[in-house]
Parts: sequence; structure tokens; C-alpha cells
Amino acid sequence: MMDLSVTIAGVRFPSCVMNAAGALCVTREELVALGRSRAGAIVTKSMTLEPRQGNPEPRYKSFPGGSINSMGLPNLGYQAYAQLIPELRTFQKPVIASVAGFSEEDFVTIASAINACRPDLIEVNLSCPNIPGKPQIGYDAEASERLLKRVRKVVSVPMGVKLPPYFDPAHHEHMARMLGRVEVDFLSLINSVGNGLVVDSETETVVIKPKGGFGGLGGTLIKPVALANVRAFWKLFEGRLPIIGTGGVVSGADVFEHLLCGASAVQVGTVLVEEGLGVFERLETELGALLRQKGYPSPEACRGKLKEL
Ligand code: RRO
Repeated sequence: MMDLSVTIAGVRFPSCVMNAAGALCVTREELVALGRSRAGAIVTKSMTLEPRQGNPEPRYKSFPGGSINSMGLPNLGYQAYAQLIPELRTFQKPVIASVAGFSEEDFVTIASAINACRPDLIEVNLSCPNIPGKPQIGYDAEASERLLKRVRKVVSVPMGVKLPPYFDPAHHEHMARMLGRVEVDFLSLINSVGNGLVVDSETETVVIKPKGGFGGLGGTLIKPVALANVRAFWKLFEGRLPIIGTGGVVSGADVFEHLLCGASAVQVGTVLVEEGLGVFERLETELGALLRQKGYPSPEACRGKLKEL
């Protein structure tokens, strides 16, 4: 089996495929299971100040081509994750703590306390699409800059930002200029494509309950959006800011496409929820075989090597 390890912001990952925040990573049991699995890291559910039940069910549904969710940040609260981090650190892989909040103050409080537990990295989630009445911070560059500058001051481990998808080069450029003024160590791209609507024509209904059926889209159908965002930020930072690609990874070939666009590693959400923890070994096998067949000795060897016509 090919060595699929990678290094991001100075941290070694034993495999370049890990879970996406939100996917099978809320409870202690789920996080320990990720630790025991072939996942290349343990990424936590985005955490808030207080424990949360999240939105009413049904709040996740898969369909041919992807998934829609409006979970509403169900999580144990940051103090529970702070307590869990020492145990999670005993697995031979990085721990990435995903931090969220409902105000700048929340993010700073949580990031500061979690940083003290020394996760290997912190991912600041600026892109939850599912809180009624709360727009995604990542769609407001000025608010994002204010928040990130405050969080950066209290975080000493490598700090990354989880961004929503953008759909215009002007937005990529505006965000990249902002991120250049904040010392971020990596990017996670992309969160779900927010506020999609899935309709069941049989029952003539929406398929999830919160927000009248609107929710974040994931899975195969968002892959081109994810690849475009990975590629756009890779180019804007001239390959000097590590990117974790998320969106539409179902096969080893999908991982390879993210790597070609500039990702150093990838995360899996929908396919992990649908297939379970065995997905990590399958993707390693598929990616290893594909890289070997193409003559690439490692994931790093093909990073960013996408050819243009
Ligand atoms: O919990 C959620 O509803 C959720 C979050 Br925080 C997020 O960042 N992305 C998503 O698709 N769902």
C-alpha cells in the first residue's frame, strides 16, 4: 500500500483522507471510532458555548447525487470537547477542533479554551448555513476579518478557516485579500452549498423539516463547486497556503481531482455518513492504485498539477 501521508501547516497526517466536520463526529463514541479507523485525522463537530440538540428532525436526507442537511449545530458544547481532546490525542493522528459560535465573543472564548487543550489544529467554521436568522459569516468579508483577527490572537496551534462556496472570482479575490491580512495557516474548502431545496414529487413535500426544507447540499452534486473553490484559492495564494478539499469525494478519483486542483488532503462528509468508517480504507486503496498507475509516488507529487487547455 502506498504511503498516503501528508503534512499540513507542519502537522503530519498518516493519510490524506479524513472526516469532514459534522460527519460522525459529535459524540465521544463517534470521535473514538474515528480515532480507531483509517481516517487521517479526527475532526470534531463544530462546537458552540452551550450544548445543543440542534434543529428538529428530519434534518438530514440523502438522495441520488448527494445530501441535504439542516442539523443546526447539534454538539456537546465546547467544555465537553475540551475534556475529550487529551483522550483523542492518544490516537496516532492529528485532532482538528472545529470552532463555531453565535457571536465574535463566542468564537474567541471557545478558541481560547480549546487552544489550551492543544488540539493539533483548529478549524474556524465561518460557514454554517443552517441557523435560522443567522447569515453565514463567510459571506461577509469584513465581519470575517474582524472575527479572525480576534481569534488569531488567542490561537497558537495552526489555525484554519472553513469557508462556504463562492461563485464569482471577485468574491474569491476579495476573501483572499482579507485572508492575507489574517495569519491563517490553512483553508478548508468548502462547507455545504447553502440553502438548497430538495423536493419529493411523490409526496409533494420538502424532505427536511427546518427552515421550510432549505438546507446545505453535499455529495457528488457539489464536487465541481468544491474543485473550483480549491483551485481558485490555490491560484490566488500561489500554492503557498495549504488547502483541505471537501465536497463530492466518493471515490479515489475524486480525491485525485481535489489533489490536482491544489488540495493537500480531503475530507468526506456525505459518503462517510452513507457508507460508514470503511470508506477510509476503500478510498486509500482506490487512491493508492490510481496514483501508482499514473506514476505519482505520493499525494504531494500531484498537488496543484491540473493542466489547463
Ligand atoms: O450543523 C449544521 O447544520 C451544519 C454546520 Br454547523 C455546517 O457548518 N455545515 C452544515 O452543512 N451543517
